[in-house]
Amino acid sequence: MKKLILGALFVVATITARAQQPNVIFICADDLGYGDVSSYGATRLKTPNIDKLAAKGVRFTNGHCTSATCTPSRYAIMTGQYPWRKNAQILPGDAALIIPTNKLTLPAVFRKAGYTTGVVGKWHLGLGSQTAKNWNAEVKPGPNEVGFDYSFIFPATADRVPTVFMENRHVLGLDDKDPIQVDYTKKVGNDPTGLEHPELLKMQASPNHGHNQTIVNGIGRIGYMTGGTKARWVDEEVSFTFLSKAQAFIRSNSKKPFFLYLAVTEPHVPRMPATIFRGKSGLGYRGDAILQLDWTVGEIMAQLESSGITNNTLIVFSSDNGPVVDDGYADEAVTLLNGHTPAGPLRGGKYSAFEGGTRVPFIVSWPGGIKPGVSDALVCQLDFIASFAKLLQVNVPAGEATDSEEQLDALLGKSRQGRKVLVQQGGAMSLVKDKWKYIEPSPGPAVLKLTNTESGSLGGAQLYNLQTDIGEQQNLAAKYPEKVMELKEALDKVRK
Ligand code: NG6
Ligand code: CA
Repeated sequence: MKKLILGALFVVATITARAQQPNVIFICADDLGYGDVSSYGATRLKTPNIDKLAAKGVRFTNGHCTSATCTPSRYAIMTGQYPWRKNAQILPGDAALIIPTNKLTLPAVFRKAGYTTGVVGKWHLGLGSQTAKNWNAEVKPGPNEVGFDYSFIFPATADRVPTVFMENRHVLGLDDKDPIQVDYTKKVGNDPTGLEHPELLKMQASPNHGHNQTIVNGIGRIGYMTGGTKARWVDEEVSFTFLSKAQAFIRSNSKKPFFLYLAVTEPHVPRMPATIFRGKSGLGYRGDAILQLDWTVGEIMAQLESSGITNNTLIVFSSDNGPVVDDGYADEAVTLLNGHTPAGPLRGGKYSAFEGGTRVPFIVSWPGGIKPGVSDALVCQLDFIASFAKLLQVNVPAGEATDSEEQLDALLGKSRQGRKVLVQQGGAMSLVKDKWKYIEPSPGPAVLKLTNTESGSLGGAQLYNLQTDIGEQQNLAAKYPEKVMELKEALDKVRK
């Protein structure tokens, strides 16, 4: 009898422990704007699957990445540290790994709790210990050295060489007779470049952007590459490839807790959606890529359903930075915008210190664990490490993930009180506190010519009341100098 009771207690305890161990999937879009999703107000295109996720979860209206570009934001997600502390910048495709291998990372938190961890998609945090590396052998350190049990990635961005997939430290489809070589300083090999042979391009580069080096799949890239002919991806298949690898990871781990970081590449350039999505949005390939992304989200949800783990899977859906329309290719994103506003009511976008740079779609869904709703709590991807550590009862050692705040209740929609203070990084730095946003003086141009983005840079201080002026139209710095001083001091404090 005693044994039976103990046994029953054990089962109950395991179930309770298990209930607090949801599978976690972080779907991170690339350059998706606050206004690109219909549940965030988009009317010119519909994202029914992301909307479904929002309806089942908490939809944050004040959710942020740390930075208005990719590498910095992802560095923050992985390390729980503001990326500007280490001056993390957009990396070339041959950069060395910038995540320390001896520090706590987001996947390592899950691993400590006994999870199986995987990353599928865009990496863009560097690989190997140096720039000059041999792509034809084992490449490490990389995702597998910073906490992921499984990785299926491409190294940098869709517009950077090497345009290859890598699975657990190895390029897929290597051929001894056709070794891969990559260089970002000079041309290697004889592959045609977009600059020399624009007639070979199926999509022209925008003038002056520099996406005119090695041509792969009819698209000029940033960087030079030779060899690896069979290893090169076909852009139209990239999304399906990531999806099928993500689904396989979910299927094979559905009986025990897992963490999956699914870093999809839409709608980053070059936008080259699969045939079935082309022309569907009426907004050109950028809109079509968003439909493809939305479909992918739906397929992931369908996979959870068929694996019987919908209720016990927490999905975070967000973006690594705000939107950009022309980011280097003449893909008609500008001419076919058709009244669509990628940043919604926000000013600026990718690269910008205005809210459009870092306020992004941010949804947390967990059917078995949280009540659906909308929250205006200030939340940030930087806080995933401390918050998931709390959920999983994992200890964050002193000196690790030092900028990551435990915001579990806010992230689960249980509290409307999120961060009190958040530093945001565009070209200029800003600090948000309560309803106020301060952008520090910065010498950069007001408008970034290449992308036609309002940068948020200004010679003097800017102060906005985000509660009444979410579009940051009225600079109140002159009117409230003591507020400016208070926020400037708060920024200096976080900085040191
Ligand atoms: C920029 C590229 C842009 C894009 C971006 C990275 C130019 C002129 N522009 O430098 O096309 O690749 O880097 O995007 O080269 S991110 O989302 O990964 O940060
Ligand atoms: Ca990005």
